[in-house]
Amino acid sequence: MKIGIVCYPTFGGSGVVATELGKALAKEGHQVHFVTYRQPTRLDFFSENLFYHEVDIKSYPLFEHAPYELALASKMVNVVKYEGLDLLHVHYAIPHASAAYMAKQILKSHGIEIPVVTTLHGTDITLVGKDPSYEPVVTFSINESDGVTAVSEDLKKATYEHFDIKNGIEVIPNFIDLDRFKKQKKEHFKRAICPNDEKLLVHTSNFRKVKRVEDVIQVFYEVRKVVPSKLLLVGDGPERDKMERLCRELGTCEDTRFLGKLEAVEEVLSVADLFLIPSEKESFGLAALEAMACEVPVLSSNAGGIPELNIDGVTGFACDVGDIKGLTEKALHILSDKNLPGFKKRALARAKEFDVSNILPRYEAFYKKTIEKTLSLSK
Ligand code: GMT
Repeated sequence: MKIGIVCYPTFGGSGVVATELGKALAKEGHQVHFVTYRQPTRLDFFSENLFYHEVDIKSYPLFEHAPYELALASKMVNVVKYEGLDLLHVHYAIPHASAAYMAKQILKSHGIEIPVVTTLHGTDITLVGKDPSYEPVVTFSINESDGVTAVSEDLKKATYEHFDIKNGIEVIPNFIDLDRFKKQKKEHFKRAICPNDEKLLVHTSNFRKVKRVEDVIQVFYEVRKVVPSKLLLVGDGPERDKMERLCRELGTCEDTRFLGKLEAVEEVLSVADLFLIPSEKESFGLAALEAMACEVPVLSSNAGGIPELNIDGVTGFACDVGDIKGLTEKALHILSDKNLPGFKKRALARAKEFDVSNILPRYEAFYKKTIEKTLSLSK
């Protein structure tokens, strides 16, 4: 198949999933064309089946905001037409699904029928998408997609709750390439951070409000009173300054490190004892899956789709949003020498269920079904 993938090229989860999906499809022999405004973060190597088409955003003194969606739709039209694509797969509804709709209509006027699959990732539904300033366009473009997938059952449910959707939505969960995470433990790294064999707690995110990084710091503050431990915070974003301030106020700075953005997150995760993801909303929690793939138990909130991944009491615990007391108790339970090995083992076993080899065939089957349906309807 020749597949066009449209995504955000940044560190965000949807961009990572889209890039890893494209790479896995290319390995299977499909030709994959990425269409986005910058080279995706994890696509900096040569493969005979991978192509990258940069969206050219022209600015003009009249535009306060250059019309990205138009440039994207134009690029999609050209790539579909000149590369002979079989399907367009857009990740994150805003603005990719509506740009795909526009491209589809233009291509129709050229006598080309292109099936469009939209994958809903999370905040495109639960936060940004349902805002009245976007909702009509999001509803329309989801309904006009030829196939729609969501990354969890909870996100599927939220989509039907927030929007008037006539389409069926297929749940295809996020995945991981376990081989990438099977790296050797960097023991020297662990010794440098935890010289006295302290327990290592890790959080990775884009430091937005929805991630509730303050809960991570509060839980660490409580845990550290009982168990000698260190905290690594990976990532960057709007809340970081505030979080650094909170550490200073609580006096936890000497045991906390803010690492900023990090590409090889598996190197940190491979030496962690506990991963924290206390988000207010989280459709799936790819960061938690990455931790589990490194044999790290997960302490999460029970928001959104996280409990579909992190099984309460088995691979970690899932507490109510903002329940610092509960999170602290569960953290101490997991970190005890008696319990930790079991949680680690079960976290890895669960991650294996989400290996790319299990999930990729589901996308391939969905593409096939969508192409057949679209082409038969257009006859
Ligand atoms: O909203 C974000 O944090 C970014 C967003 C994205 O599109 O990059 O992440 C969402 O998609 C990820 C990949 O499917 C999921 O693992 C995240 O749970 C989801 N984030 C939220 O729902 C908050």
